[in-house]
Amino acid sequence: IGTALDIERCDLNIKGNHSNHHTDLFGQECLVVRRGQPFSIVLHLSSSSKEFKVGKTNFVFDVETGPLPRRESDTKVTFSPQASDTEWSASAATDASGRTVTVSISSSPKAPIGIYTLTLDQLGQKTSLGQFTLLFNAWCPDDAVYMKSEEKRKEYVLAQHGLIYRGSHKRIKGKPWNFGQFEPGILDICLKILDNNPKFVSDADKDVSSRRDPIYVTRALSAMINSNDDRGVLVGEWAEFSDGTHPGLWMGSGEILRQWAESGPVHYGQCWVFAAVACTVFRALGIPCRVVTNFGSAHDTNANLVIERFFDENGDRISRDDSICENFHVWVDSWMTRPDLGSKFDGWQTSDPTPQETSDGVFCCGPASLCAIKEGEVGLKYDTPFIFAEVNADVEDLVQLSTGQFVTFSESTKSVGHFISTKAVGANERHDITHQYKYPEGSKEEREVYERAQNRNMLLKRREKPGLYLKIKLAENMIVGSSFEVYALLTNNCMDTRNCKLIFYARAVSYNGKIGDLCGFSSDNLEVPSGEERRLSLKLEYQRYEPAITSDLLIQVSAITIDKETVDFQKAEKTIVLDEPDIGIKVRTCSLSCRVGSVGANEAAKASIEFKPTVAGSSVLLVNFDSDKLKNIKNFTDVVVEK
Ligand SMILES: [Ca+2]
Ligand SMILES: [Ca+2]
Ligand SMILES: [Ca+2]
Repeated sequence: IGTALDIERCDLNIKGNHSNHHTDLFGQECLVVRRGQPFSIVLHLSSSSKEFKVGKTNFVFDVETGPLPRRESDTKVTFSPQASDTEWSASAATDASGRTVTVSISSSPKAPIGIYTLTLDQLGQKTSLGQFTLLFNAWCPDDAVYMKSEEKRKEYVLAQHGLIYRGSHKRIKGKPWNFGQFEPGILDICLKILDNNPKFVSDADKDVSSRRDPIYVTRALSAMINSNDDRGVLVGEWAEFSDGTHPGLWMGSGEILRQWAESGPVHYGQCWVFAAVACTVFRALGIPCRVVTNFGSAHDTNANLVIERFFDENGDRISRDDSICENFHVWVDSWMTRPDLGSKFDGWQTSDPTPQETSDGVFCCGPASLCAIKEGEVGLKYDTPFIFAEVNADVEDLVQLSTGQFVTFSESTKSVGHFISTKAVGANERHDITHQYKYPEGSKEEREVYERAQNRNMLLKRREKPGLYLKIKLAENMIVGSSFEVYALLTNNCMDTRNCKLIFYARAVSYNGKIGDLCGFSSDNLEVPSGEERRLSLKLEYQRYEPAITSDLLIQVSAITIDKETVDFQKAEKTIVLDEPDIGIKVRTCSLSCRVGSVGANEAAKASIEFKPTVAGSSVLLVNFDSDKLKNIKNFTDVVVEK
């Protein structure tokens, strides 16, 4: 005991820390700090304790979060004023008496958010110093949610009241909403929502560790705000509300979240309620967030970026799969970097907690980068095609004729996505952010982006990974004796244009795989833009392959492409089995003719044979053709021998 400090009490300095960490609105019950920024605690030593000496007294801190703290998962971290091999650190100072020690603790700007315990370890003698909640930090330049402007941080992290735009595009109304992220108990409920997500339930270690990443947290929340698939916060309902609260009656998120914590999923929510509750949770956890309303929002059920509406000849809708919301749809944008996509896609990310379509089998949507949506980069994670369609799908109305055939009777490129609105920073005004989602309707860029999105989406639907794809396409009629063309198809499923050399050749091959002579060659340098396909043909001429092939009638075609810049190499190979030509047999009464003799390419020969049938009745006349190149080609015909 003589060697250890005897801690009488630890003062977590909540008031001072909260003021520095913009967490004072949480009250002073518990310590809440933001990551990547130092907070201080004061250790009061007992009168009998050994004196603290800066640089000499040896002590170590342990911080732990989640049910299974592990160093490997960064959910358990050890550091000391003397040494730290993590991004956590501590420094200590003492007053003249040596009886109070002020320790400044710096958390990693990449640490998982959540509730931590803090323990002092003096050569194995452990003293619990208390617990603190660690949040994302929009004030810390090293944090993925860093936001430069103090005005914006005040609006998107600290503002507890907001306006949610509803109505129709002709009458847009901002309705007040009480987000209440700092109300007592709400932060703990927000953390409890994360602890109810199925990923935590199935692998708590991995889930808690992943809470360092705002992308992960955003996706988890977009699933957990709705009660589909899990014990999420709100049950969606659009028709019958008698056994719950009508979505239009809610005034704020606090009531909903408290009701959820007490008795599970809350009846009922609609899009703006889902979005508003999501915004509360994001702001509570420290991720800047705004509620966004889109007027004329589309719901594209089959992700083809076209809203297809089918009518019968009387003008009645016959399928309600795709739809355009007559009024509005509401979701949230949250602010973060996208190291998974590249810095161009940093900034606002849309996620939509209203249960509409499943993504990876779960009702959740996003986060999708606003930049990716605006530029039509719908191949980028997560659910970008769906959100792109919400703001900028084309519309096609089709009528089904009595023949069953569908005919397009009207098309529009401008009906979807208008007056995309959020509350202005620091003012109770509508801020139109349509330009952050799309180029103006009617502009050249808007069409270019739509085309790009269609292109990317096509690749996505083929479920191919990014890369170059090489395929060989054979001809329909590859008959020995004829000349025909085969094709090499090169598809570029990368984000950039590729310049490739493509070599395409054919060799004779025998059935046991022995390669023979070259019988066709072609090559070209191809520039393949992203998402497009180029083809190279190879003509296989009879005069050229005839001397090379064996009686197995096999030709092997090979295509090789090399992208010299990236050293991307692809090869495709196919073996052609040449078809035998049809031998025509014509029977005239009892005489017959067949083709025989020396036959050149594309030539016909004729021979006649006379014989007397010995049996009357139905019979089969069989012909066997044999030559030096074509062996044993058989054909037959039915004959009836009359008496
Ligand atoms: Ca859910
Ligand atoms: Ca569609
Ligand atoms: Ca459009």
